[in-house]
Amino acid sequence: MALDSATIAKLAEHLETAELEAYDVTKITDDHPDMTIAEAYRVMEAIRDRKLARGIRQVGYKMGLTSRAKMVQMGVDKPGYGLLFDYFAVEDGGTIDIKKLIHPKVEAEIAFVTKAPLKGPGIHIGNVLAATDFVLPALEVIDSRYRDFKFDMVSVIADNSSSCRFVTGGRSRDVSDVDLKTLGLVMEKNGQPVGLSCGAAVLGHPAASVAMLANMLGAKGQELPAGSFIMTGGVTAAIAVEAGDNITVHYQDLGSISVNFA
Ligand code: 0L1
Ligand code: MG
Repeated sequence: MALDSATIAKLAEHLETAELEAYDVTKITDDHPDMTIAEAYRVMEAIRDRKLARGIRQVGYKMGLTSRAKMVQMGVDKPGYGLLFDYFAVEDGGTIDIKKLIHPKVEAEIAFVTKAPLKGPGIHIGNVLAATDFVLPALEVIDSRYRDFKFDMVSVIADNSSSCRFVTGGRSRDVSDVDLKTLGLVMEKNGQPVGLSCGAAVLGHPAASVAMLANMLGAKGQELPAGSFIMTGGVTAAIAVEAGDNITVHYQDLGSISVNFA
């Protein structure tokens, strides 16, 4: 049976409280096995509305589960999107207090900032590149609210795709100055390489991830406005971190970016 608005609101409160108070919960499909992806996005949007009502701003979008490595790691078969809020932003080289999080993991990503609106359906890589102001390195810290990072597609979408913190920095570039498909990167944890990859790991081309987001939003009558910040998804498997760890990622042509955990 379709979930009513009161149940959607209750699930949003349940998941957002777990995020804010940093404790884990069982996946919501255990209690709502027939929940659909569309209902999961309604929960995510209800979490957004709770934050907006408290004066928090949405500052971007994230695509999740866009690489084969991530899909295999998490046992799901398609990408989804989540929302980024102002208090998620951490400066390059900054430190994150691990006590405020549950069980964080870090992903190296390529982010886009747009200069023109994109509205699906039918948005393709060419439209995205034409609408892109610049690309830049980004690290995403994900922190699933689900016990042991165990979830299904519906549960993870409702949980805002595990969004938690992000870092931007390094060197921004015009898309015509870089080959995003072959752009390589090395991810280091405490100075040791833990991941090697390139842009093609994200749906064959990171711009395809932005196109998919514009088409998913377009299917709901929504547009990706000019000036949007979009993280296109991890290019490697996510790396678990604990207090004392440093993650640094060196990108071909885009400089380096790092974050510490204390
Ligand atoms: O790709 C991602 O940003 C992760 C999305 C959610 C799945 C997870 O928590 O690993
Ligand atoms: Mg990610």
